[in-house]
Order: sequence, then C-alpha cells, then structure tokens
Amino acid sequence: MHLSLRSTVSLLVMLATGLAVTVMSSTPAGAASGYERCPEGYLCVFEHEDGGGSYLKFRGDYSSSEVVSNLHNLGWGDRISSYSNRSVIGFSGYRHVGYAGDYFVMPSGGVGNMNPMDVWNDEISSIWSYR
Ligand SMILES: [Ca+2]
Repeated sequence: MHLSLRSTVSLLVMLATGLAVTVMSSTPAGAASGYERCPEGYLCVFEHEDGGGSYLKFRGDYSSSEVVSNLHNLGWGDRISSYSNRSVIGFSGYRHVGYAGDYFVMPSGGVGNMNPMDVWNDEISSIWSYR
C-alpha cells in the first residue's frame, strides 16, 4: 500500500517534469523570428526566407477567408519569400495583381520558402484562397 502510493507520486513528478520541459522547448528564446509566429487557422506570408522578417496573416476557413487583390497597396508587393499555411484551406499567390498570371500554391499544412524554383522569391502580388 505504502509502496503503491510512492510509485504514484513518482509517476506524477515525472509527468510534471516532462510537461515543464515540453512547454519550455516550444517557446525558445528566438520564438519571435520564425514560422512559429503563425497562429493556427491562418496563412502567414513572410518577408524573408525561413519565416524571417515581418509577416502578414490571412484567416482561412470553410465559410470565409481573407484574400487581397493588390499586395502593393499594403506595401507587400513582390516581397514574400516564405509561407506557413496553418489554415484548413489552400491559398495561391499570383504573380500579378487581381489574381492574374501564374501562381504559387500554398496548400493547407504547407510551409517553406518561395525560392526552390528560383522564380517565386519576391514575386507575389495578390493572394486568393480555395474554398
Ligand atoms: Ca522578400
């Protein structure tokens, strides 16, 4: 009986310790500089590669989502270098304003740089959603 209680207490201590470590590791000192700034339910587009620099966020769900036909009006034309899509819907970044030209697909759950093909870095001028 006494042994059983001690085992239970030890287990709780271990769980509490594990929880504390988990919380700390998810909020490192540099948390305010990368993809992890993007809140759940949003597409975030970043000024620099790897989630760096300033960012814009677009809410996206099945009933409504935020889009923008001219990023230049927001000071964001030809500026986006990486993205993280933490919404349930996909978005597209178009080469020209008004959702014109070819486009770069940013699927739900996707994250990465615009430059793997070296034709999308600092090129996107409008953003549309699929829903
Ligand atoms: Ca850029």
